[in-house]
Amino acid sequence: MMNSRNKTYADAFLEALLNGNRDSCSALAHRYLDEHPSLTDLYEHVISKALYEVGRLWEINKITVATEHLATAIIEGILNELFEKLTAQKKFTKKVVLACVENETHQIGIKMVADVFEMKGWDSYFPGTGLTNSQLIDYMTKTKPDVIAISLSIYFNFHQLILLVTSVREHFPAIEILVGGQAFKQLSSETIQTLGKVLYISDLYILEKFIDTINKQLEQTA
Ligand code: B12
Repeated sequence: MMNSRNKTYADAFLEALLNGNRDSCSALAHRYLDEHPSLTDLYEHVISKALYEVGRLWEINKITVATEHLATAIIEGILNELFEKLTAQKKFTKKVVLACVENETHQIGIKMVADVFEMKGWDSYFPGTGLTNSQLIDYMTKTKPDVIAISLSIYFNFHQLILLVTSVREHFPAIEILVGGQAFKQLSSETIQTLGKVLYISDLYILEKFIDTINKQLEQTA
């Protein structure tokens, strides 16, 4: 939920990020969670918001590549720190594998998705970017996930998503395929439909609802 507190934190966080001040960013993230224990709110309203603004400033040449790279590195560090704070109230014997399509290096969004699954009691497995589709399929064969969540940031990598989804379906016909990422904002619904049966989830709040529904069903059948 957006409110003035989020705005104040978001502004302060962005400023610290653009100054390359990791300590301040980390302190702000921890303080936010102490006052307002929602990791999803922190991710959506403070961290993602700051990175989108970093992207905008980078695009219009207001900041250098170095500033953008440092901002990314700071955020990745903070995500790793926050992982220790993730506590699921209840564990479920469900697994999700997370992936980016081939040629995609944007991994912060999908790491947030992994954290939301963990927070909801699932085991999450993100083997990182840079895997070929067949390496990912091998990995899934070993991990045996219930769900695969795939991220696409760059819309011109859409053909890579088609290849990955086709390959996943061929090897795991029953698996639920979730897709997301900012590329979808630039893709028409006709284009998205060419993927066949996948579930597009635009943000972490909708993701939470999706996982809650499955968890509730599991509790009822337990
Ligand atoms: C950091 C960054 C990089 C870093 C990435 C490092 C890393 N370790 O991740 C580096 C420097 C490597 C990089 C490279 C490039 N980048 Co870049 N990058 C960014 C930047 C500034 C931030 C990305 C980010 O983390 N955002 C924050 C996350 C949290 O947001 P998100 O990914 O959208 O995720 C949210 C949701 O979408 C959702 N979500 C995401 N995935 C999924 C999946 C599922 C299943 C679900 C349920 C939800 C979900 O959850 C998140 C929370 O809501 C963006 C700016 C921006 N607008 O984001 C540009 C941006 C994404 N990059 C862009 C471009 C063009 C590039 C390059 C092509 C630049 C170049 N000329 O070399 C290369 C491509 C590299 C490649 N092959 O992938 C463009 C993409 C345009 C487009 N849509 O096609 C952007 C938008 C910048 C811009 N304004 O032009 N980039």
